[in-house]
Amino acid sequence: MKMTFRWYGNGNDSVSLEQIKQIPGVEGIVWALHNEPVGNIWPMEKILEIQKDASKYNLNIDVVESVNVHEDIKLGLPTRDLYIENYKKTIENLGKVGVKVICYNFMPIFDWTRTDLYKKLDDGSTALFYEKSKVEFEGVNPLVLIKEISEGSKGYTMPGWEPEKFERLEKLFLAYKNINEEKLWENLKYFLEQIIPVAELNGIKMAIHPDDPPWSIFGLPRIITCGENLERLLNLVDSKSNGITLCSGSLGSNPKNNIPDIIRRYNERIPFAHIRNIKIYENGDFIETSHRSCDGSLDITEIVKAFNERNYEGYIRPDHGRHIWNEKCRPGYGLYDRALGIMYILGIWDILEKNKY
Ligand code: CS2
Ligand code: MN
Repeated sequence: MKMTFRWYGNGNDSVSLEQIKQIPGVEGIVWALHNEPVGNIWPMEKILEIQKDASKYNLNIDVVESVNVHEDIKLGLPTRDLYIENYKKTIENLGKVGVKVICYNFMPIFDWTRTDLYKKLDDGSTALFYEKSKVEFEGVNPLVLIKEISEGSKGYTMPGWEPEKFERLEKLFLAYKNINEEKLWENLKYFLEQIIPVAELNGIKMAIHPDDPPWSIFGLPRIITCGENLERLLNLVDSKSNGITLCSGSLGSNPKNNIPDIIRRYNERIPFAHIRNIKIYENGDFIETSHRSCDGSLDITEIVKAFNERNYEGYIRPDHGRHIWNEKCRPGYGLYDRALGIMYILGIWDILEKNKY
């Protein structure tokens, strides 16, 4: 297992590389060119800048999260071919600096979705929260919800909810009227058939991130939601370069998803993992908790054990953390709770390793 930590870049993150380097066990950053518009080719000089920054701290840049997929590709519009060509060139550019894994997702319009980014937990910390009744009712108006969440979010937005997208939102929703789950599968296949050979040639594994939450929201189709669909994804193009980002918190918000089971089954095709815990309430709402098993609904010990049993050699990172000790940070992406999460994961891992001999 290779431990990593997500970093949003100089001037774009409250956490510094120096701090990341001091978290025990961290070997690399998980990064992206966050200011590059979706669909553009990532320029070599900007990629090299990140490499230079990270190498000062002896951190690798093996994992990129995310190279986002243009909506035209997900919608299967004629313009998709241009964006797919650009995506291929980005893969090639990333290959040149030795990137090994590219995480991406195929969620229509939005990325992860929550209704409150600063919900109070019993211990006084705050965390990301999803309240079903705010999103999942007949006639919900996403624009109203977005506004409400943005107002309470202290200037941060959820990925995919960027203000510049708001104007296009109505058009996008209209475009998705023609896209059901099967059509989305077709468009994903078309995309993968073209990019996976390029990833193979460049020594890169593509790792799709599950939909979060793993069910349809606002009437939009979502397909990367469960073990069965992950298997379907892997079979779309049968290549080691067509893989999964195993995100415990995303898949885990549906209690039917047995995460340790999924890990044991698809371990060979999981080049990258996100580990976090969530507490699911009886009505289906969920909140992100500390990583510790007893704090949430997921058995993180068993999840790490499943990776350990398979001698997992992929990359791993703590996913979101709570906001603790008055830290001012991106929602879910502070230093403290994620660092605690790493120590918990490594603690479990070390004891399992020790017990092997
Ligand atoms: C991430 C996702 O912050 C997160 O929860 O796991 O936003 C992830 O970066 C994207 O879905 C990957 O494309
Ligand atoms: Mn994740």
